[in-house]
Amino acid sequence: MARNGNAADLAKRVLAGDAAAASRALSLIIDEAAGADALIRSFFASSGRSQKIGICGPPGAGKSTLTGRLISQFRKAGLKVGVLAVDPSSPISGGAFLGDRLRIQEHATDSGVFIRSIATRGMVGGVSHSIFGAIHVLEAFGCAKIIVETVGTGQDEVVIAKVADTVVYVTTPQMGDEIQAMKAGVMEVGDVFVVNKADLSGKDKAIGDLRSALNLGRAAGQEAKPWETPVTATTATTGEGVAELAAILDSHWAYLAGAGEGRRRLMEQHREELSLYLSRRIYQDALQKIGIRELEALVEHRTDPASLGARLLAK
Ligand SMILES: Nc1nc2c(ncn2[C@@H]2O[C@H](COP(=O)(O)OP(=O)(O)OP(=O)(O)O)[C@@H](O)[C@H]2O)c(=O)[nH]1
Ligand SMILES: [Mg+2]
Repeated sequence: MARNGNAADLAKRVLAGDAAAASRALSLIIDEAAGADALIRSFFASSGRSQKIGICGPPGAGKSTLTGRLISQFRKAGLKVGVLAVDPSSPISGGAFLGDRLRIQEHATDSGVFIRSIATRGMVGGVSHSIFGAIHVLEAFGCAKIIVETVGTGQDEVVIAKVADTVVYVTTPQMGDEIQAMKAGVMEVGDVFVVNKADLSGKDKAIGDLRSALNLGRAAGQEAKPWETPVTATTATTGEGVAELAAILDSHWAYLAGAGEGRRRLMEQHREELSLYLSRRIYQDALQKIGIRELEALVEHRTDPASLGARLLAK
């Protein structure tokens, strides 16, 4: 798609709730195709109005199954839902493995649900740079809730906290030791902790361990925090506890709106998006300046990468 006219037409259709247009816009933005910037310009006015819910936690904890149940819950409330499943890239195709997509396939025919896998394309920490653009499409498309599921790598919690308004950390009773060893970082960024697979033994201990770990995080005598991090239990395979979880997510959204914390987080998200955009642009521009002449100068030691790099950036 070359001409901006088409980008404007496409943007208008997305804003009017056209799912095919939203799918096309997402592909253009994820592939950084011509017109992608024009689309983001058209959609940005809608940013900040949808609750972005980041779902993270170790592999196999039940994140995708839980996402499927949460979608049903939000649909019951008449809300339009967007889901971005951040999947590791296949080293071969560079595309997503789509594993997670399969788990939420049951919603594929529901026009009020928009599901898309995004490959990480080598981005560290499970989140790709196009995630922000993808979120803007879903905001403009009218999704009240946007669920971002990450790939369950050890470090995605901290990154997802830069993208999401509400971070949900999913663990299971089987991950008792892991709860003990849970990094301070996780305890800080998690807004809601879920012990999923509550049908398995050890649920109460896991909840207790998490609560004491959270309390440990709070220094003795320290004031109660404006948002007391809840620990809740679910059985995603049956849907048990999911209505309670959805209610907790709604109350966190209300808290963010009321406390001004929402605005602070939005600023952090915009800072992250801008810095990703800038580093990508500078990187792409710089790459275009590296030609044979530059490489020969390096091979013949007539310059060095640091001096040449600085010169190319300054150019
Ligand atoms: N017993 C039990 N099994 C569950 C529950 N929730 C999910 N599972 C099962 O756990 C396995 C993993 O579930 P997923 O939803 O794919 O887990 P995930 O966290 O998305 O996994 P990754 O995306 O690979 O990180 C599947 O076989 C599910 O059926 C639950 O509440 N109880
Ligand atoms: Mg999954």
